[in-house]
Amino acid sequence: MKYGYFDEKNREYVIDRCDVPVSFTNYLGLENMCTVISHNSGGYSFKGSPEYGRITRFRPNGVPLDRPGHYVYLRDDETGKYWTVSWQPVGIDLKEAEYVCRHGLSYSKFECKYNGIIAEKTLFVPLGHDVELWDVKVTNTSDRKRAISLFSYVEFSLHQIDLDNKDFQMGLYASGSSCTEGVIDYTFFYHPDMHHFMTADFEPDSYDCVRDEFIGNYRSESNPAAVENGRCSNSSKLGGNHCGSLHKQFEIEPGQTIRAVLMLGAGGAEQGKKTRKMFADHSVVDKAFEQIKNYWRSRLANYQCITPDEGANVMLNTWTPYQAATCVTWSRFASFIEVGGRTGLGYRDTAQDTISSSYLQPDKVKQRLVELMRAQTSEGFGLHLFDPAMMDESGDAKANLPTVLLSGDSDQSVHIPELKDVCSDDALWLVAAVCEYLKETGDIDFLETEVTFADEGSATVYEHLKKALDFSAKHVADNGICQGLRADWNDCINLRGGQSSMVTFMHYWALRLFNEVAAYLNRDDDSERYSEIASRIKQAAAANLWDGQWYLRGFTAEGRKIGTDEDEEGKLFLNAQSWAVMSGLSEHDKAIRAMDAAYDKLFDRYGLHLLWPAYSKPDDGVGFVTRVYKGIKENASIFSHPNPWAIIAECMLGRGDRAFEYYTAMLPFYQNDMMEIRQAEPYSYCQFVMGKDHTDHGRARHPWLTGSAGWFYTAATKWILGVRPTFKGLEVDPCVPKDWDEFSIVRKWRGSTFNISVKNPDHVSKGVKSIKLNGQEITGLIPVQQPGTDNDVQVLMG
Ligand code: IFM
Repeated sequence: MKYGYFDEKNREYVIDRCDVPVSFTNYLGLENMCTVISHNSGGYSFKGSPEYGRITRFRPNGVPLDRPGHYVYLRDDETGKYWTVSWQPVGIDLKEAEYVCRHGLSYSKFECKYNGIIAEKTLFVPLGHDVELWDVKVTNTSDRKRAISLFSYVEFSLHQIDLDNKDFQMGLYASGSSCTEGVIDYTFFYHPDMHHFMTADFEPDSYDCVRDEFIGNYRSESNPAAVENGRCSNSSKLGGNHCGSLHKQFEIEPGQTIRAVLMLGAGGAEQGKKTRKMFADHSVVDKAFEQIKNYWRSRLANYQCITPDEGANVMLNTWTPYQAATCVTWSRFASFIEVGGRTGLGYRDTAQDTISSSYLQPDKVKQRLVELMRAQTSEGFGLHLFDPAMMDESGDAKANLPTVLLSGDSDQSVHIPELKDVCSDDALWLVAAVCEYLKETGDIDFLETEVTFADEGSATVYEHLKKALDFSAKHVADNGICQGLRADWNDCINLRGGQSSMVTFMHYWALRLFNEVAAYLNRDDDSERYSEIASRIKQAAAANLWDGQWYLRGFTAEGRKIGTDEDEEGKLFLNAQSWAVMSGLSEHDKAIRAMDAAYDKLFDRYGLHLLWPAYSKPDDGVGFVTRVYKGIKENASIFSHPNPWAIIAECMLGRGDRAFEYYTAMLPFYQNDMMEIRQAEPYSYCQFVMGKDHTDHGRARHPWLTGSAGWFYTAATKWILGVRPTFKGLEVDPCVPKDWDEFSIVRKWRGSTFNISVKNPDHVSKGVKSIKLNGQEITGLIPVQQPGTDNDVQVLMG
């Protein structure tokens, strides 16, 4: 069963059955303003922070789905019939109307055919502006002149999610609205500088700023009184719940199309007037839309591939990098799952997000890396969750923090946790993130940039990386294995005084990456020191972590093994196997046995389970994972994010068929026609898929903001297709299914273009026989080329 299809030419996912059981969402906005919008135009906007920069209101996890939203109502003023340009909220019988939603890259388009009228609404946030444009076109396809009334509708929010959801005793009386010269201005007494506006390129016939006037008593967005009456009541007031509704009646001749542009923005009436003037010129709207298209066209052109696999092509050329870049920009706390309850960046999540994205948005990645270092303590660990605005020395970002909360003063000081509350993995991701950025961009001077620590002092980027490595080296148990502390990558493995094999492997991995930097810079003293630490870890791992058939996940504080065949539950953990291999630590024969165990015991048609068998009895020595229902999230679901680590491990072992089997098992593209099982949007990776121990096995949950997109992208582009930037050149080392004859990649790197064509006449998975660069045979890395050049690369596998 399916609800839509991929329109490759336009890079859109087209939902042509709008009665989807869950929300299919998209992200609008690439800079400050963001809207999360569903296929039915439900959703919300914020500026800067989803927690305290709210613009429009959303009632999360509600019934009916996705309300309220950013709606356009149409009304036939002859008959009084009304509908919305998105299927919901009016929800016309789908036998009588045709509805389509096209989610594109940073825009969403809603189309409907009903009652002799074709209407279209495109929502996007233009670059350089904190405004969402609603470009509406209405065509009369009947043979008579029509009088059609158009109404916009958004419900404004009380700015801060806490006020908006729980503390109404003052908030409701501190919000006010007015409408002058066609601009609705919504503000909040406690934030006199914070206004939002709704305006349009037309002079409204009527308006409503008061929600309950527009909707009417005992009604909803499905049947608002104003629309039913054909007119708003020109309401506004100080205090109450507010909305942005502008109404205009259009007379439309047969065959004629009218166009109206509505604008929802951050800023007061003056800003609204300026914006109105600017976008009343429709050529400016068209140009702004084209800029969004070009933004993605040019960025995605940095990496395009043609492989024998259609799903891989569609996802790698468009949707996976789009999702990964969205994570870098909006992090984790703005979706329909995380609805603004938290603000800022997760340390490990953001660091990992950057790893896949430097080729697409190097400036944004560099900004994030600096923010991560500012949130690193001088001890070396990272603050697990932080708001970059708190550490911004310039004070600009700090100025946007809420200064007065109704419930008291906001505490804006940086809180440094005790060791037991530190996540043992956080800062190690920073090492990889910086290394990948350097390899992609060649911006080696970045290492000398001085960045402050979260608590005191400052150091160069290079020294920040050493601090992260030193922290992990210091916090090891007597057996040489890293302590787990509050959690490692797995939030639900809470070992406190116990030890984590995953962090131990990660530490080894980060040391290897750092040593490449040290070697490149000829820092022999550091190379020696950190190589020595790495070999100590290797010995400790060999002595303590191999359990006879696979690697252990760690030890509890009482010294019990975790992830051993001796246990009834939680015998085998995926990350312990993949990280032993991916880090480069495992000996070959153990690597093969560990990864084979993962294949045999953890894999099914939807991917690899995180562990097996699921826990059914609470065990606080292991952590919260044992208190989650079986097959859900960290307790033996098919957690998406770790699957690509297994792909990378398999590629390192040269097993291209298996790596690709893992890749396609989780590829959302291939689940488009099994929506009765998957449910979630098939253009986005989800955080997890329900595991085999759950009745909803196969159901995907928590789309968009997950590290899965970035890691799947890395696994596919750098390990399966095998083109990896290094400090000195491009490495080409594919690991593909044996039946692939050939594939090609266009890769822009350090200013020049590489047109890489790979042939596989011997049908091997791995092995490069020869490389020709612009007709000349070369060995080893493809050297950096003159910026602006186009280079032909012919690779022969065998
Ligand atoms: O690694 C974490 C991530 O930081 C947040 N979501 C869940 C993952 C696994 O616990």
